[in-house]
Amino acid sequence: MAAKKNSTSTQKSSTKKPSTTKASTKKPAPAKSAAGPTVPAWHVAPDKTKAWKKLTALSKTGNLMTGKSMDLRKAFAKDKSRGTKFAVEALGIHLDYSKNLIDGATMDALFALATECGVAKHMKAMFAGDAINVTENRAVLHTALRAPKNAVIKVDGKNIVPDVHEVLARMEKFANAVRSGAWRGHTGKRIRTVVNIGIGGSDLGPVMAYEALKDFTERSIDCRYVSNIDGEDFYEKTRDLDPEETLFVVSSKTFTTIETMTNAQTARAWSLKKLKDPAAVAKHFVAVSTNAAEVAKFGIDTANMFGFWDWVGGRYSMDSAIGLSTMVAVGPDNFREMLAGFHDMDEHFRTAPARKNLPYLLALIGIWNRDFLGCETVAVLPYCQYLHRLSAYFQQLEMESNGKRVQLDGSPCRWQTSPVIWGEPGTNGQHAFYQMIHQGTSPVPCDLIAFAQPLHAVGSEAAGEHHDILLANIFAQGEALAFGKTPAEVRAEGTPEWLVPHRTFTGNRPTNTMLIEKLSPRMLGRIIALYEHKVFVQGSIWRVNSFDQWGVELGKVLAKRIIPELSGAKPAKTAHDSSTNALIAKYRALRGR
Ligand code: G6Q
Repeated sequence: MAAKKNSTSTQKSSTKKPSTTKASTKKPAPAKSAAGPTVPAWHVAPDKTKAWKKLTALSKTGNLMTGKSMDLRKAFAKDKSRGTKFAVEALGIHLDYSKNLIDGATMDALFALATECGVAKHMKAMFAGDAINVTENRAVLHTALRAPKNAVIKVDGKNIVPDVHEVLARMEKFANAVRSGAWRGHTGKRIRTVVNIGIGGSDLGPVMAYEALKDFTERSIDCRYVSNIDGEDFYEKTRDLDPEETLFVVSSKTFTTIETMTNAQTARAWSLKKLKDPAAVAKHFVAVSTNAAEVAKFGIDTANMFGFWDWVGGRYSMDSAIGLSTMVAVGPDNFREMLAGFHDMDEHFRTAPARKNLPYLLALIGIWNRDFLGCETVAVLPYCQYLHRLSAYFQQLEMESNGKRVQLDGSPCRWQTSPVIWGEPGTNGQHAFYQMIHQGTSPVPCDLIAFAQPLHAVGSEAAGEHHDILLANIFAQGEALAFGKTPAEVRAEGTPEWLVPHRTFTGNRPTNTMLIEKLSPRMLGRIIALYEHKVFVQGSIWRVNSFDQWGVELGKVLAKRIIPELSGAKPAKTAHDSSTNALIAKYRALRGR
């Protein structure tokens, strides 16, 4: 969907079919106009579709919560090819979705739902740079961040691709200088630690990518991430560092976020305590922002600022200049490989038929689980230690994007939207919360993610290869969750009758398994873009704006009112409710204020 068209795009790629849209010079109307945005007629509400009615009927007979007729044991016994029928392979990612409570009829209805809701048209509008973020009247063009140099994507009539590549080239020069030692600190020492200061979208992506690509990093340079306003975060991340060898990357789209600005001011003071000379700031601070005026006000030379644009949402920005610390860590070539991976998935999403399209499949199965089977959470469980921050990253991506209760036109959603996303790497989770996933009262669909090739084949003759044991676990979990263990099977093991219910597993607990060739910068880009587009398809069907975050904006202003009341700068007010008043008074008393 699009509020009003504000741009045109032609993605030129030597090997791929270019996507073209009609040129339009029409400026979008301001989002705050009295009438608000117009939702195109093709962007149909999901519950107004025939497919939704069909899915509702199907869920009555196949619902894990209310019915028993969908049984994965029976489904697999009946159709011997189920495990390969409900699986697709693209870009080195094998997605097996056969262990979901779906059958051919469910899938047909889900694909019909996407068609009736206008997902393909909405996708075209996004790639074309239409202002699909209607509440902020902005284009949504994170896909432009990884577009090849020869692509043409226009915003307000201007091709933005050269700007993207100009920033990438500047990042590259800077990253190479830090990595080679050509960039020195104020006293002439090499930079040994890069500290990214940012929060939310300006933190979660860079940390996740740094951890995911640790094996590709320059190990002589350490990267650290300070995000929390809690001073303990800054203290712990800097306590063993030498300001002469430390470079801060202050990452903030707006450059006004209180956490980041406070941490940045503290970092400045921390540096200058040892370096003394304010001129040192130029060698120890760089900024990533869209707000040059605020960067200059902070005292960072805008020559050391790396820009991005308001058509990049915070949680979609890890492949923009927000990824500067990632680039320093892994080097420009690996960073470009990661961007190429993102672009591979963009092209797959744009061109593959829905039935073979990874983002469509993940999204539609998610909608089935959420809206028709009543599943309230989804666990993302990577069997890969390097991906230990992946679930936290997806938590923001999905919950901030689709955690909305009103439709694009402001009317309430009559259906469920974002589930809770959570998870930890396997096999650690198996020894903790998997108990509930196997035997709890609420079904938790799981995305099980593993790589076929380890980066390091660790093991010994006595213990065997760790990777085989790791993969045996992921396959065994998917199997157990799907098929469970019947009371008869438990009894056959000689279990006393009273213990049988405790040792019985119902099965029919949905999982997707992704078996991926090997972790690499390119593959990481593909995985992240896969989930970005999954979120897009779901948001599109749920008819919400996946690209605003008014709930987060609220948090940015609320605390500001109370700060002076805590510090003692202002007398404690009694203007709050009796609970908040009492808490403020208690805090002041405990701090002796
Ligand atoms: C992301 C959100 C949010 C944002 C942070 C940091 O989509 O908008 O997580 O990234 O609030 O904002 P700044 O980058 O402006 O500091």
